[in-house]
Amino acid sequence: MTTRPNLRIDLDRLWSSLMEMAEIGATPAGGCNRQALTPEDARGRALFKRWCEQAGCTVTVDGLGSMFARREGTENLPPVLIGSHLDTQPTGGKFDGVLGVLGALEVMRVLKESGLRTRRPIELVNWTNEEGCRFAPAMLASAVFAGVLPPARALDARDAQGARFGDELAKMDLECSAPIGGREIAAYVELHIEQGPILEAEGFDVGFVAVGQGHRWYDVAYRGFGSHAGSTPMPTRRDAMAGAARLVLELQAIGRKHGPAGMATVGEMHVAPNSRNIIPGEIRFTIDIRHPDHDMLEAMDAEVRAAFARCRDAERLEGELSDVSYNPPVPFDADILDIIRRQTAALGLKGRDIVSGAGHDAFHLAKVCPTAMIFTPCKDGISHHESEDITREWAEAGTNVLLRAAIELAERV
Ligand code: HGY
Ligand code: MN
Ligand code: MN
Repeated sequence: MTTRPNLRIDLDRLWSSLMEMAEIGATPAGGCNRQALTPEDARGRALFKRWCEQAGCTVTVDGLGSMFARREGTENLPPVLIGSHLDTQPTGGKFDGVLGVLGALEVMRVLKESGLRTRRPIELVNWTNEEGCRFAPAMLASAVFAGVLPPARALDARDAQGARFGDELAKMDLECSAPIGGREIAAYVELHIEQGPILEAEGFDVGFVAVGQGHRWYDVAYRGFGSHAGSTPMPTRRDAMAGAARLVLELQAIGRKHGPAGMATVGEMHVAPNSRNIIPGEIRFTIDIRHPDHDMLEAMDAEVRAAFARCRDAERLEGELSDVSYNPPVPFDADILDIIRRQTAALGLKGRDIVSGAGHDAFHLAKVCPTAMIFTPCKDGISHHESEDITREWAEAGTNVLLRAAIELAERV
């Protein structure tokens, strides 16, 4: 049990930091556009670094820009790691990832104020490029940290304009000198908003994330022949858009067939030459499928591949389906989940086990150390949208659970 049962976070201070961070990359509709390795990301990192140093932490940055703020323990043992990500979607919200990073910062602030020195060091991490919207795949820096992908897979990733991850990282005023992973971590706990409707709908304060659902990302390219929209007879056309339209509807059917847990999404699409009076000669788009059950995800994968070929042939196209990433379903650490459940109860809060629909850096950390996640509810389950919102009370509840769980883990040897 924690050695200081009465420790609590300062909600006003946490909320003030959340709102100040939200001003960096703020969008007119009230969201955030602070995509990985952009000037907005750089400004957010600079503010975060300043706050970490004011909280008495030493900040280091690894070879992919992930930032680690360390509070020494009384013993030189592998640290307890807490944190999440500050990068956002282009029309993201104020809290996805950010609550986990600034909630962990609040933990560091409370420890500094209280003078409590835990046995283990505690480190706070801001992972680079969790979202994967600018540089695919998602959770890229944590995947390299966990040894799942080689550094080159990140450094050579390119965004839709062809900008290279490594070159964009070099433009950031970061001293990326720390090694990427390869060190022992005692435990990782990530606080995050649920990004779904369950906790709010059922009246819970906290979610104990027992499983992270699996997901697969693909890139599709279909090629036909671009010609005049007004003089090319319909039967002779090789219309790449028609192939894509067929496949989008088949993917919807696959998602629904494997519902309610199964999900299938086409989120990004590029048409060439993208002229209103030319039949699309080429179309490139993304596929995102998800399921909490490994076998179901495999079945969906097979159905996606068959549908890709069927739609290509129906429109006499050429094309490729490329694998971008595969993350199997992740069971989280039972022992840490018990700590989170117990600390939730000790605070007089209500919690329930839950599956994560979204991907998180914790999915990769679970491959190298005992890992679990704490969810807070979010309004109407909305996320990856500018109206994403949480209540102050939910932020306080989740962050107090993080505080107490981190202390308990850092007191254990
Ligand atoms: O895609 C996801 O689930 C996460 O937001 N990167
Ligand atoms: Mn996130
Ligand atoms: Mn996200």
